[in-house]
Amino acid sequence: MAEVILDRVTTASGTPNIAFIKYWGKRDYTGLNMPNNSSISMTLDETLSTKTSVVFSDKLKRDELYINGNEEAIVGDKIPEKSVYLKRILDQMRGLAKVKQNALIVSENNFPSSAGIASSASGAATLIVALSKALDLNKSPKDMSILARQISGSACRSLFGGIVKWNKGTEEDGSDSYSEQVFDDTYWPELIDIIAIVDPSKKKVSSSIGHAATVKTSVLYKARPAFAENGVKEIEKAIREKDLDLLSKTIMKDSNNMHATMLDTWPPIIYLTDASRDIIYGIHELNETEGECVAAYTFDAGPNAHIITLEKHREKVMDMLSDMVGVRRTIESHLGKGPRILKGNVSLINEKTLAPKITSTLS
Ligand code: 2P0
Repeated sequence: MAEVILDRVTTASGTPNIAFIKYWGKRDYTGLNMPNNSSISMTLDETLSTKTSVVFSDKLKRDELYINGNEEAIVGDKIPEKSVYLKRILDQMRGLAKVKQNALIVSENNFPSSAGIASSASGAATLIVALSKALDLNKSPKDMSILARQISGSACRSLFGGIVKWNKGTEEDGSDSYSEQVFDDTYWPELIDIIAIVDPSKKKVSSSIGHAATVKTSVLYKARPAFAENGVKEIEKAIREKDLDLLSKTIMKDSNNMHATMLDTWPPIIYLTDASRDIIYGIHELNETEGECVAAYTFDAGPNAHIITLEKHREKVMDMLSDMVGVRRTIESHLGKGPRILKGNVSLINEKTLAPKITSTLS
């Protein structure tokens, strides 16, 4: 029997992940976020992190969610799809714990949302860890991965540190579509992600709409699931053997393949900009000069580049980026350890008044 302590705040932290082989395209439209192909990613370290506090209490009149200091509606007709899914999972977990009280959820990123880095993965993963602890559900990382997936697909990979594989699964209910750690965060300490911010604005086409449109209209997409499935095996081999050349080639080809299916979507979806293209050419020039691939670019549903390389090649990559007018700033991350429960005086909720603490200075 779950032992939920009402009015006691639980706080967790978690981080985003960057996919080396991407998730793009779902095999369901019911909000289970079951993918057409497996994917594999690097969990980032706490240079970029989300902190989430939750409390259940009789004193709360309704469920409340605050993200980066702003209240987000989670009930009603005109709320975003992800909020509908979030409420559904909150209700499901509350039901499992036999708790009736409303929840206050307060979440903040330590990076500005205007940095243009997908925060939904770290947000959803951290929320599940905080809820699971607060409701004393004792969920395994695998079960939490399945829950996080249903808020945002890519979030299921942020439940683990290191290099993480999301097995696509085949069951209708998604019970075998979850992530697992393939290598821990200490396996390749020299591996880094240099994020080059070229455009901090919000993406023009949401991932949820994009996934469906590409599956429906792209002819090229038909070849993608098998290509990506093979890519996952190549990435596992490259990391096991610490083969940067193979790793880089496989990462770049997968990013290009996904963005090709996006362009082939009707109407086309184009996330990359001139600045993204300059980085693509810059990395190929660098690799050409080096005589092998020493760095890889990869782009999510946006124009900002993630450059995967090793510490010993950092200066060469940074020199290349410093010549580009389109690059506004860079952020660097190593492999992260995954989400954790925070102890001590770290809560984002005032336990006496049950109000969010205003700490966010981010926009
Ligand atoms: C990924 N992306 O593997 C890929 C690469 C973007 C491009 O997962 O609808 O926000 O919530 O399941 O997870 C972004 O899609 O989509 C994504 P939903 P999500 O990281």
